[in-house]
Amino acid sequence: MNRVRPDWIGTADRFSPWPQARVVVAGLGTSGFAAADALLEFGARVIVLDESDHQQIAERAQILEVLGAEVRLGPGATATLPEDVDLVVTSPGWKPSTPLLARAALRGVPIYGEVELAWRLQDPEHAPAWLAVTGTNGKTTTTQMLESMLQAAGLRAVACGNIGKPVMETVLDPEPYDALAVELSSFQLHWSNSLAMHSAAVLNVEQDHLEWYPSMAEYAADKARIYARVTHSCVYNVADPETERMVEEAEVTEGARAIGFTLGIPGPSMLGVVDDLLVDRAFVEQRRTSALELASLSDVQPYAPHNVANALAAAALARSYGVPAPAVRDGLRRLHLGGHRIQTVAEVGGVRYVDDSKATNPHAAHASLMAFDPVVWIAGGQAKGTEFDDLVTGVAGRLRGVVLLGVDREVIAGALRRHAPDVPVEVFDSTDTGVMAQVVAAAARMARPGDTVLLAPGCASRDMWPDYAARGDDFAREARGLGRA
Ligand code: UMA
Repeated sequence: MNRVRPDWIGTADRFSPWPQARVVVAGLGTSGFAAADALLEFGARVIVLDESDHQQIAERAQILEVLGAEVRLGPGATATLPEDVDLVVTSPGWKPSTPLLARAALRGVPIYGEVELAWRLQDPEHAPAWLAVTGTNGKTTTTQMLESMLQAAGLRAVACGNIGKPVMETVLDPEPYDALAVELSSFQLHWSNSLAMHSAAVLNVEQDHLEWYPSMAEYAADKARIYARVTHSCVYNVADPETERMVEEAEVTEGARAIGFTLGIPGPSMLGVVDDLLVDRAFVEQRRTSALELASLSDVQPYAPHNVANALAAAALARSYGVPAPAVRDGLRRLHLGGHRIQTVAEVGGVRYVDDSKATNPHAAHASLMAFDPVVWIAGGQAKGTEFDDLVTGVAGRLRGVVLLGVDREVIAGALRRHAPDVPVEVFDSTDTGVMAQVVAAAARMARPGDTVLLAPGCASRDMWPDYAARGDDFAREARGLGRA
């Protein structure tokens, strides 16, 4: 006979009788490990499943087994949902159609993501303010800027979530945080249902992850979930009306405000730019008549219009939590962004070589290309179901030439044939990472002094490299090598 599922499981929190619960953790990546570890700490019976059994996963499994978990790894390990499961905690990347999750849904078993579980397990007496960021592009940069601003204000704050540090680790830290800068992916939002952010921002919504979602509408709907139950500020992008519409339609906590950010002159309840200053007309008493200076454009590094927009979004979230204006400026100044984001890696023969390997979708590549003219563009990789027609139409006039590589190179080549037939294009068919040497050499041949050679692939890297950083490193090495040739 099947056990009866505990009636508290749908509303579980840290005070629930976890030792009664049998929980399946789907996936033993970063988030699965953090979730399983926490559940074991709360006394739950935990079964962890992962299709992979490579070294890092096996090492994590060993630790969890010592702590009392049952772990099943390798091909077939996730094929069946164990009997008598009360709750599934899934890794964000698992699609709802994955047989295990589909079966859980059919059986009425609740499915949480690790972020949802972290929200529920945090100690209400010491819960930090969650300041959350989502959007197709700029999430990681904005989250880092926000963390830096909060820390500059003297707060105990940390960046977590999709950025790489599981939220679970931060909420269970013995020393409580004041505030969290939480980067949330659409997947993490999909697997959440009770988050109530202090403040939240959707930076933009563009085509991405169409390998996961049946349509753009469903992808956007998951992004919009970040605004549900917000208690203070819903931050939207004035230049992206879709984000404002999401705020209008959100079921927020009474009293929550809509705050816009714009690269233009801000209206009341907005942050924006006046001359060369970032200014606040939202969190100042006299917002009808005046604005407060936050920082100079030169405080935003690397300088590019989309990065100013990121800084304004981060500032809006920080200001909603009461961060004083000087800490916004100091936070921006102190920030040392990670590499591979519009990073100049070499100057050879009057040509600048710029690594924006982090541009993994067409929208990000477009933002990057708009900062350079004339430009030799290096692109290609995994296109994830996206299209390049709009991008190519928008940038055709600034392209000196294009070098393509990676599994979906033909997707971009097709867009170039349709919309920029006169631009020279060289295509490399090899999927060996060593091809980067030929790619960079081909780009160097196309470039003239004063041009920029830009790696902004518009695609994910995993068809050829372990991650975007490795792709960017190879590009930088080959570009520097040109100078020594
Ligand atoms: N797996 C299966 N069966 C499946 C699918 C996956 O067994 O059908 C297993 C995989 O073998 C893997 C595990 O499930 O071991 C899931 O690992 P993962 O790498 O997908 O996820 P995590 O390591 O838990 O990392 C996740 C986020 N990954 C994804 O959303 C894909 C990380 O974001 C995030 O930093 C981390 O949680 C902590 O919150 C990465 C990412 O690429 C950086 N995010 C996407 C993006 O930014 O575009 C959304």
